[in-house]
Amino acid sequence: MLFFLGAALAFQPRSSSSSSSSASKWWCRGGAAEDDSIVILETSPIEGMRPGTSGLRKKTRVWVEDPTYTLNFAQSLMDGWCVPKGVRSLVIGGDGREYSGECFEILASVAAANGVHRIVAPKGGVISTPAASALVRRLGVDGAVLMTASHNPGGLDGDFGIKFNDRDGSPAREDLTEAVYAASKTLKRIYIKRTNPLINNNVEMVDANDAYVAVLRECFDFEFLREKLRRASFVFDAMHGAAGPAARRVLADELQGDPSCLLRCDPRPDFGGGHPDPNLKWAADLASRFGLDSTGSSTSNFEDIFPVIGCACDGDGDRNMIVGAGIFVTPSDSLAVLAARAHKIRWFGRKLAAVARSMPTSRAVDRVAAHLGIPCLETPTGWKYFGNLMERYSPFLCGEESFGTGADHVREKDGLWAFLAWLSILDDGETVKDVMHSHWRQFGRDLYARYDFEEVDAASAAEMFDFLRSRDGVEEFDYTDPVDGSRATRQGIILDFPDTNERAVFRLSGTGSAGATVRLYLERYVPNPAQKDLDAVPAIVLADLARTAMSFARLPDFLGKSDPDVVT
Ligand code: VG1
Ligand code: CO
Repeated sequence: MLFFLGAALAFQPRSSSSSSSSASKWWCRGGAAEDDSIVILETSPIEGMRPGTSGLRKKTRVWVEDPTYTLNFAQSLMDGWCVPKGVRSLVIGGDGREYSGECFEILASVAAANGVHRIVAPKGGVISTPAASALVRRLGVDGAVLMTASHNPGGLDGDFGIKFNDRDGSPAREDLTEAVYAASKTLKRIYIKRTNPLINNNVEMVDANDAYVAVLRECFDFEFLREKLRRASFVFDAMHGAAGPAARRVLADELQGDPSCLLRCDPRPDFGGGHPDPNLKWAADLASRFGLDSTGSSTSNFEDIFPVIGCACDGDGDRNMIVGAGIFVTPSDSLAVLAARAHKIRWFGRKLAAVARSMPTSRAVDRVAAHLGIPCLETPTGWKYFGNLMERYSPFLCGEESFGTGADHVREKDGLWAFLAWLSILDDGETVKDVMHSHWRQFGRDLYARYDFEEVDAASAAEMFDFLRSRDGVEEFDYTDPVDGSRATRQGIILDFPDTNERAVFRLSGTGSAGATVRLYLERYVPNPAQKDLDAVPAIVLADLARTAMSFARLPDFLGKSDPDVVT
C-alpha cells in the first residue's frame, strides 16, 4: 500500500471554522445530505495554478512544503469543474510517485465535501494513465483525478502533478482547465470532509488493470500474440512506472512471455532514482541492449545477438519508445508504420476511419493516409485534442512525436498498447529494421529529431518567440476543432524550407515545472531513399538544419545556450 492510512488528515489548516450553516447549504448544493463533518477552511488564491499541456506540474517540494497548495488546487478542481459539471463520481489514482498518499487523502476529503459521493481508487494506489481512462469508461464514472507528472522525475527533488480527465476518459479540454485556473484565482474557501475517507469505507478499491486488460483483449488477438512471443524475443522496460503491473499481467501471465524480459516493472515512488522518460537518453539501458548509443546509432556489427523488439514506457505508462536490433524507431515513424499495417491489428478491423498527429510530428503518417485514402488530421500538441476526433472517426489511430501513440480504445495515449500493436504488425522472422526499411522504400523517409532547451529564462524565451513572429516567412499554427469549433492559438512557429524538403518548428513546452523549455523540431523528407539514407541517423544528419533554425531565431542570444539539453 503506497497510501498513508493516517487516522486524521496530516495537514493543519491556516484557519478553520467548524461546520456552519453556509457549509451545510453549500453541501446541499453538491446534492448530498447535510453533514456535520464538513469543515470550511478560509484561504486565499495562490498564483500560477494554470494547468499546462497535461495537468499542473510543480516541483514536489512546492506541494509538500505548503499543504495549502494541494488544498487550494483540489478546491479549484471542485469549483471550476466538479460542482458546475455535476461530477458525483471520480476515479482517483496516479503513478504512485512521492507525495501521492498524502495528496490522495486531501483530494478525497475535498471531493467528498463537494458532492462527490463515489470515489474509486486502484488497490495499491498505482494506475497508469491509459488504465485510468479505461476504468472511467468501463465504470461510467464522471471523471478521474490523476496524481502524476508523467515522464518528469519523481521524489522529493523531482516533480509532482495533478491532471484530470472528463467523463469520456479524455484529458480535460481547455475550457475545463481554464475554468479550474479561473477558480484558483478567486478562491476563498476550501470544503473538506474532516474524516479519513479510506477508513470510513467511502472509497471503493478496485483492481487497477481489470478494465484495462479487458480493453486490450478487444484490441488484440492474444492467441496470436502468445505465438508471436514464443518466437520473437523482447524486452519491456516500465522504468519503475505505472505500466509495470499491467505489463507483467499481459506479457508474462496472459501471453506467457519470459518474465526475465520485463525490466523495472515494480512501480516506485522515486522511479528508482531514474528519469522515467522513454527516450535514448533516459532509457539508455534498454537502448544499449539493442546495440544503440544515445544518438540512435548502431554500435555493433552483430545485430542478430540482440532481442527482436524492445519497448520502454514513462512514469504514468502512456508513452512508449520502440527499438529493434540496431535501430531506434522515431515516434513519428512508429505512427506511420502502424497506420500502414493497421489491418494486422484487430481493433482497426478492415479499415481505419482516420489518423491524426500533433502538428510538430513528422508528416510520415500523412503519406500513408493519402495512400490509404483516409483523412489525416493535424492538431496542436497534447492528447486532449484527439478526444473529439475520436468521437467522429472510429477506428482511429493517432500519435505525437513525443513518444505518444494510441487509438480510440481509450482516450489517452497508451504505452503498452503501442508495444502490443508493434508485436501484432511484425511478420514472422522480420526484424524492426526490416519493417522500417521496407516502409521507407515504399513511402520515402522522414528524417526527424527534436532539440530541447530546458529550464531557460521564461521572459527571454517569450522574447525569442516575439522576435520569430516578427520575421518574414514564418507561419504560426492556430487550430479550430472541427467538432466543437473551439480554438487554440499560438501553437508553434513553423519555418518551411521547400527547396530541401525540410521543416523546423519552434514551440514552448507546457509540461515543465520551472522556467521555460523551448523545443525545436526538425525534419527532412527523402522521397526515394538510397541505402545511405536508410542508414542515416537523424540526430546527426539534421544538425545543419538545427544550426540554420537556431541562428534564424537568434536562439543562442536569447537563451544563452547554443547546445540542446536533450536530443531525441
Ligand atoms: C509534452 C509533449 C506532448 C505531450 C505532453 C504530455 O508536452 O510534447 O506531446 O502530450 O508532454 O505527455 P510539452 O508541452 O512539454 O511539449 V505526458 O506523457 O508528459 O502526459
Ligand atoms: Co506520460
